[in-house]
This record gives sequence, C-alpha cells and structure tokens, in this order.
Amino acid sequence: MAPGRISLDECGYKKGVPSLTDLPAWTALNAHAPAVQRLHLRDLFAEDKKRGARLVAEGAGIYLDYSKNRVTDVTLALLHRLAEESGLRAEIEKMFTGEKINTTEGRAVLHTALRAKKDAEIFVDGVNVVPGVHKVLDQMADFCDKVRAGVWRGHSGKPIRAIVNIGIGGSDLGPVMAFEALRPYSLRNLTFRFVSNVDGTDFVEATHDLEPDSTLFVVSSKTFTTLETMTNALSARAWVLAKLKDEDAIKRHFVAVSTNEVKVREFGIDPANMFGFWDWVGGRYSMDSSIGLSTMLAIGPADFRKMLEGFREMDEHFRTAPFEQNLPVLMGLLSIWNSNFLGAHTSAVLPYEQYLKRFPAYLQQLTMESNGKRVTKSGAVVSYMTGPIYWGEPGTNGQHSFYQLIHQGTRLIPCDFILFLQSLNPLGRHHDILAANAIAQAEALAFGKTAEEVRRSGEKEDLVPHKTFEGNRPSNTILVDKLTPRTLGKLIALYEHIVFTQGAIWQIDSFDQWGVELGKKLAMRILDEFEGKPNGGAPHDSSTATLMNRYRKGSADLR
Ligand code: G6Q
Repeated sequence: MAPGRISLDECGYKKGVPSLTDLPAWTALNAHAPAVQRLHLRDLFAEDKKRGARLVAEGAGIYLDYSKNRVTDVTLALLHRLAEESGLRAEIEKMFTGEKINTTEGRAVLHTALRAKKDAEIFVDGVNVVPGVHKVLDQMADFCDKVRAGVWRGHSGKPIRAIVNIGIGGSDLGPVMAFEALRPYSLRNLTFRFVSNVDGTDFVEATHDLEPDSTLFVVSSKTFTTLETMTNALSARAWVLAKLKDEDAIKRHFVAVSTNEVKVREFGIDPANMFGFWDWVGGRYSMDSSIGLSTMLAIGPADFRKMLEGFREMDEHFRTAPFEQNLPVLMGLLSIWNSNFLGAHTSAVLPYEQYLKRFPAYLQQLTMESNGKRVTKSGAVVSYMTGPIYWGEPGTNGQHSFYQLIHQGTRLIPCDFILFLQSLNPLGRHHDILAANAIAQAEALAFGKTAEEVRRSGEKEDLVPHKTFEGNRPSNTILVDKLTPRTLGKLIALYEHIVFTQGAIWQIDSFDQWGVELGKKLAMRILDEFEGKPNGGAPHDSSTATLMNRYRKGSADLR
C-alpha cells in the first residue's frame, strides 16, 4: 500500500458499515416517497397555515426557509433518521478532529482548522496544526500591509498598483469569487486580475493595460506543477523580464502560494515570500488559506480575519446544532430527498446579489468535484444518484433567460434563493424590486397558477395550457443581513458542510478528485505528439487521430 494510505478495513468502510440502501431509514423513505410525490405544495400549505413560519431554521445569523420543499413532517423525521443511521454526527467529528477521512489519498480534511481560534488544538499525526495556521496568517498580514501601504516596491522602486493571481481550479475560483463578492471592501486603487486558463488570451487580456514595474504576480499553486499555472507563470516571468531585464526583478514581482518550496525556489521566487499551506487543505476548500492571499491584499488583514470568523461561526453551528435546526444538515438532507427520491438531477443556486456573480461557478467546483463520484469509499459502485449538477446566475438576470425551464419545463430543479436584507449600494427602489423578485420567484415555483385560475383571468381557451404553471417546484430561501466578509465566510462554510453532509450519507469520498487525472495525462501525450516527441503509447482511435491530423495540418496552414 502507498505510504500514508490507510486500509479500507482501518477506515471502517469495508466491514461493519451497512450500505446506504440497506439502512432502515432509506427503505422507509423509498416506501414513503410515492405518497409525497402525489402531494402538492398548495395542499401542504393549505393544511398547515403555519408551515411557512414552522419549517425554518436559523444558524450563525442566517435564516433558512425550507417550507417550500415537497416534504411532510414524516419525510423530515425519516431524513433525520437517515442522518443518524448514517453516523453523520460521528463523521462530522472525524472531520473536525483531523481523522484521515479522505481515505483514497490518506489525508485529513481540515479546512475548518484554517479558521480555528489561536488557542484551539487540532492534531494531525500528533502535531497541533493551529499554530502553523496562525503563523502563515501573520506572515500574509505583514506582506499585505506592506503592499497595500506602498512600502513593498517593484524592482525599479515603484509601488505596486496591480495584483495578478495566477492559479486554476481551487487556486483560482475561490480567490476570484471572493474578490468579486468583497469588491466594495477592497482597496480601490489596486487593480486585481485573475489568470487561470492556459488559453493565452487569458494572460494577454489580463495584462494588456498593466505595467510590469508596478505589477505583482501571486502564483497560487499547491503543487507548483500544474500545467496551466506554470505555463502562465512562465509567460508572466517573460513579460516582466522583457521590460525590467534583470533576473533579480523576479523576487520583487513574484510571490508564491504553495506547499512545494523546491519548485518555488527553482522559479526564482524568494522562499521568504512563499506562503505555505498543508496537504490537509483540499484545493476547492482552500480559499481561506494562503490561497486567499489576493483576497487579503484586496480587503486587508482585518476584514480577512472577519471572513474567517464567519466561517468559524458556521463551523460551530454545523458541529453543535441539533440536526433539526442545523442549516447544512437540513439543506444536505433536502438535496438528497430531491435527488434520490424525487428525481432531481440538478440544483440551481440563485443569489439575488450582483456581487455574488461568481458564487455559482465557485460552488460548481465545490459541489461537483467533491460529490461527482460513482463508487463508495469501499470501491463499490453506487446504486443511487450522487452529486447533482449545480448551476446558477444572479437574479434577476436569470429570470429573463433560463427561469422559463424551471417554471414550466419537464424537469424538477430545486432552487436556492439567496437574498440580503440590505443592499451595499442603496439606490432608489432597486433593492426592494430585487427582493420582491426573489420572494415572488419562490412563490411562483411553489404554487404556480392552475388552469382554472388562468381561465378566470379571461384567457382564451387555446392559450390556457401555455399559461398554466404546474407549481410544486421546491426551493429554499436563505436570508442574510448584508454581504460582508463575515457573512461571505458563513455562506461558503454553509455550502462546504452541505457537501460534507451529502457525501457522508452517500458514503463517498468527497475530498479526492481522481476524475480529473485521465484527461490531463492524455493531453500531455497529444501535446508530445504535436511537438514531435516520441510517443510509445498505443495508436489513438480513429476519431482522435483524425482530429489531431486536422488540427496539425489546419493550424500549420494558417500560420
Ligand atoms: C481542487 C483540485 C483542483 C486544484 C487545481 C490546482 O480541489 O485539487 O482544482 O485546486 O488543479 O492545483 P494546484 O493548486 O496544485 O495548482
């Protein structure tokens, strides 16, 4: 067995853990589902006048209305029983206490340690990891203060005016999302850009109006070997050197966020300007580690720490609140109900907050890379659906494009509406109009408009079917006071723990990502062939070979 791996027996997933579908609560939910499928939210609300005030929960200052889900009290009781029978409470404790629950990689999963209080103790292999976390936070704060105050200067003595984060996946999506979300808290005289795609356009467009002597690159890569990031970092290096013509300039214009000191040194970055993290932080769970350096440069150390406090409040809520009042547990269980018992394949996240425009993209990685798995931890192929497809756009824009399908299409799409009570940019009636729309959409989805109601409004008979809304489409509504660093932390942690809840119940490893490997390897092989390097592998299939030939010939002709 590879070093660090723990055996399946050791992690308890081979022996002694009944498969999900054998759990009594799962069987009971299966038996119960057909009856609920026949119920309409209209009737559920009519029968219980207090439903909308009853099926709500509040945690860490976030209000969740889950009454517009197609559930009865029996459904909820069975879902809570499923959580108990799945050992969810014990699984949560294993994560928080540093057990190696990422079994296929033999790693602890400790993003919660990134926001632990200074005096907390969390051990991995006998070592308390918390002091290391705070040491890096202090190092980041010191550096960010210098850059923000103009004390950190470029090679020719100019202060830094632009920060370019180079990274991809978990080393990009979190930083971009957080920068966009917290833009009103950012230092407006610094320009922030994010380069991720290996498509040269990304780098060229990000830097076309920047000056090398006042630009700082943050190369964010846990491994410091990722093809896209290193290709972009090398182009950035060449771009800086073309103007500054001195290798020493690299030290003033490049810093690294990585766990790989050897590679960072090789690149020419001073290890004093390397901000570390640990193998127990997964890429998609790393935006509050030093991968958040660009976030801290934008909003400053004090607000970054407030964001961490927000994460921590939600962590504590997840760890301690009874499941009936536990936001991530409730939302995780409801998504399991919608996917596994009502047949939903996707889940829409619809923030009514323009600053959260990259939040759905961030969540796509968090949710789908985590729970897009078809085997359990023990390697058995699952017989039930796992991770739904997450997608979304900020409201109200989405209303004028894809909401048609959510309202009247043939698919069931559970929606999460996220609404803030206060706008960061109060402007006339704008915020009330925004809020009215968010609340109305959830109402329309749940209750629809019957054919009778359409007729009563005087509609011509042939248009009645087209203007009828079936309703009975589930949604959650999340209310938050105001978008701040602290509430952003809470929201992200909420979804991190929803993902955890889902994965624990589906018995999958939410923290590995083997599914991204094959394509990377094949791309390297094809690249070698494009570059005329020998390739000992088997011949390609006829489609791949024809496409390669067509690309090679076509691109050569156009050169
Ligand atoms: C996330 C994944 C992945 C990773 C990127 C970048 O959970 O592991 O998205 O973040 O592949 O990796 P590096 O940070 O090592 O460049």
